[in-house]
This record gives sequence, C-alpha cells and structure tokens, in this order.
Amino acid sequence: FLSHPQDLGIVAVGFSGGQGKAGVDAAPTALIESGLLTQLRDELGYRLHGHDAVHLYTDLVPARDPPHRGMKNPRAVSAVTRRIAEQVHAQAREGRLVLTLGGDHSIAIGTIAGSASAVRARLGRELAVIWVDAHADINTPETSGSGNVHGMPVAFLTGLAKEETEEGVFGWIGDEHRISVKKLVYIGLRDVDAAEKKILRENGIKAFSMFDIDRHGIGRVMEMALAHIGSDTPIHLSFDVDAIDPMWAPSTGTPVRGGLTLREGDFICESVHQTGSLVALDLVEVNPRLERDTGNDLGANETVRAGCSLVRCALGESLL
Ligand code: Z70
Ligand code: MN
Ligand code: MN
Ligand code: MN
Repeated sequence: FLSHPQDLGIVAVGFSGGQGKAGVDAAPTALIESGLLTQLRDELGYRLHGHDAVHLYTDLVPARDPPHRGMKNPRAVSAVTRRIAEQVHAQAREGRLVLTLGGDHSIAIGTIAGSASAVRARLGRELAVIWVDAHADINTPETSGSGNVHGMPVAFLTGLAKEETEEGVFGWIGDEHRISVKKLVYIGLRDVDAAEKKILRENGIKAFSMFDIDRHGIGRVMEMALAHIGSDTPIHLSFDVDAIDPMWAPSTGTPVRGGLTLREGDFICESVHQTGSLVALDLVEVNPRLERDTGNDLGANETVRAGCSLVRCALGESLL
C-alpha cells in the first residue's frame, strides 16, 4: 500500500495532556537520543522525513481549559490531535510509512484520524487498526471514571463517542477520520473497565486478552488477529508500551503486571511487518521520568530500550 516503502515519515510528539503524569512528553527525545532514528536510517536503510523536530505544541495549549463532558484538558487534546492528524495525513499522502513517537495514547486520535483519511484519499480503502495495550482505551466521556482522554481514543475513532456539532470540542473528527469497529483488533488486554467490557461485547469487537495469549500462544493469536482483519488491508499498529510486562517496561504511567514478554511484543511487531500491509505505527506511553525520579535509571532505560526494539521489529529488523 506504500508507494515509497523505504521512506519513513516521523512525527515526534511530546504531549502528555491526555493523562495526569508529566514526563511522557520526554519520550520522543529519549527514544531518539538512545539511537532509534539513526538505527532506522543506517541499519534498516530508511530515508527519514520530518525527523528534525520534536513537536511540543505548546502554542496549542490554552491558558484556560475547563472540563468538557468530564474530559480533562479537552481543548488542548483536541487541538494537538487535530494538528497531529494533519501531520500524519501529509506524510501518509506521499505514500510513506508513518512512525509516531508519543506522547500519551490520546495522540492516537490524531495519528489514526490522519492515516485513515489518507488511506481513504489515496487508495479508497478502509484502514484496519491493531491496538496493543493492557487497556482498551474505549471509554466514552460519559463512561470514563478518570476523565483522562488517553482512556478514550478508540471511542472517538470508531464514532462510539461523538460531538453533537462540528463546533463541539472534538467536532473536527469527521467520517473520513473514522475506522470501523469491524476492522479493529486488540491484543494484550488485562485492565479493562466494566463499562468498556460492555462496549466491546455490544459492538462485537475482536479482542485477544492475556488469557487468550496464554491459552493459544502468541503465534496462533497473531494468525487469528490478522485473519480477522483480512489480508490485503492497510494496517495501523498502535502500540502502548504498557502492554509489555513491567518486568521489561516499568517506566510507564499505568504499569499492569501479567503482561506480554519482550519477545511476545517483538513477535507482534514482526508479524505485522511480515504482512507487508503496515502503513503507520505509533509507540506511546513511554515515560522515562517515572522510574528515573525514583532513582531507577535502569527502569527508565529498559523501557526506552523495549520501545526501540518494538519499533525496529515493526520496521523489519528481524527479517533475514
Ligand atoms: C482507564 C481510564 C489507561 C493507559 C491507563 C485507564 C486507561 N481505563 N490507559 N493507562 N495507557 O482512565 O479510562
Ligand atoms: Mn520517495
Ligand atoms: Mn493505551
Ligand atoms: Mn495502556
């Protein structure tokens, strides 16, 4: 689906307003300083575009941003994700693979809106999404207990949550930006709110929890996940590092024990790469500050290292 498969559009997003913990905005710089982009260029042979800047979008964050439908920082998240959607769309329109380094997971409202609209415009196709996460991130503003928008991106992207009017805070999200619940697959779930379970059930959304991975093994789960999407469908992989067990990725806002091994995470990325259908990739929720501030530099470095490994695997590092 890519006209320039060796050209990689980079969108580095230092944004943390979708949740309450500072530090996730430092992830793109930490990932880049640990050598990720150099490796992609020198070892994997990608030509990089848009990699000169880490976007902080401070100009888009309003001084006053009171809750809207219970959402925290609603205008900031809306304005930033809208800008991200434009950036991702512009890269994807060129037929490039797009890599977004977050940032918290609210930014996926922008990345997926941008790649879904570009895939529609360029190919007339619907985008499939593989969402790898401990969490389902499918709360509506009304079901959310936290008000954190990083727990809601999938609801906005599938149209399960909408604004009444285009003037509403997230009113810029249109049908061209949305994905079908039928083309969405979850992997790694283990911390899903009761209201989210109901949403998954009522909408028949395909989800492979940690239970399914233990039962079938990651190899079989990936076969089933990819079969559900169907071959010959462009894929956006949105990878929340908290899907990986805190043993390897402790420096994240909401670590949940009992997660994927590092190898299972890499295997998911390798399997998606192998389809040849990957058009966009997000790596989110790396927060290098959390462990560092408790004196655990190792925990922060390991998490960054896990994130780099996931990205390289999705971009073909392990191909022989
Ligand atoms: C909860 C909520 C969440 C990440 C926490 C948690 C969501 N379901 N996502 N950490 N990455 O607040 O909606
Ligand atoms: Mn080119
Ligand atoms: Mn998430
Ligand atoms: Mn998560």
